[in-house]
Amino acid sequence: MPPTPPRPRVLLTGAAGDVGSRLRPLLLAEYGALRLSDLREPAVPPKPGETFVRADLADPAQVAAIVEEVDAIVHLGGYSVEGPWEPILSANIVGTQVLYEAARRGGVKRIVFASSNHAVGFYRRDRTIDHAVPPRPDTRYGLSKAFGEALGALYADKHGLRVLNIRIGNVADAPIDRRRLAIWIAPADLLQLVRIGIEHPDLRYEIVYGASDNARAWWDNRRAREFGYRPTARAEDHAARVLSVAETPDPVGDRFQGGGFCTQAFDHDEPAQSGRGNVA
Ligand code: 15L
Repeated sequence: MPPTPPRPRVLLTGAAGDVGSRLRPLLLAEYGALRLSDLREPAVPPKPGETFVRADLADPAQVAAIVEEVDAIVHLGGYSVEGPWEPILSANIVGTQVLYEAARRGGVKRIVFASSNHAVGFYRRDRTIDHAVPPRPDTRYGLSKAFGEALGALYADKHGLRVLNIRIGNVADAPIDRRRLAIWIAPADLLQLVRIGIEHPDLRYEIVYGASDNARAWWDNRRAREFGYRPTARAEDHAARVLSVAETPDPVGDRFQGGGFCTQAFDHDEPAQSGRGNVA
């Protein structure tokens, strides 16, 4: 029998956050060991096989230490909602650049970047968009995610890192409202995508959407399918419950994929839609 290849050594940043806490046990079960990092201690202490190292992503020395002897990084760390410029600049823009640079210097081969649907939140809901559309960020947060995707392209093209950007919808056990019927992703489906980022031999640089098999999706996720993604959860199984709950109309957010993120500070009639990219 041929020897089994060694399992990749994986670093999970943002391990104490909501998505990190959901992904953590799944990654540990998959790879047998996991290095965790965050600014704060995770609520669940490290299990056998896990180690936790506290790190501020904007500090190059701390980040160099966490990427040491790692094959792949699942980068969830940073600011995960809209906020003031300062923390977004420091955690998501400077922090992601520091991480990529540490990864390059440290010989890390792969990065799975938790991008967000908010990098393209200003596409209208009546348009189906794919992985090739230009960013239409709906917030400073979404803009920082678009930056992270572009940064990944630079490190992939110039330095050969293998990068998967997952434009995550909403990670939860079930869709929590009408908008999430289109963008929900179950943790097990997110794990599938993350594994493609960590393991797929043909991956160089890709953008995919982090969504389950949702009948109401406004994303064409064929690129993920081409890499073998076969989501098993279906938002439609939860539709009757979600639709039975009355929702307050949001005249701005209801038009756009990013929902309420688009509404924040929105102060004119309607942004133009460029029609560039593969917009069906
Ligand atoms: C995100 O990017 C956020 O991190 C998450 O908290 C949700 O708000 C999600 O988007 C969403 O759009 O539902």
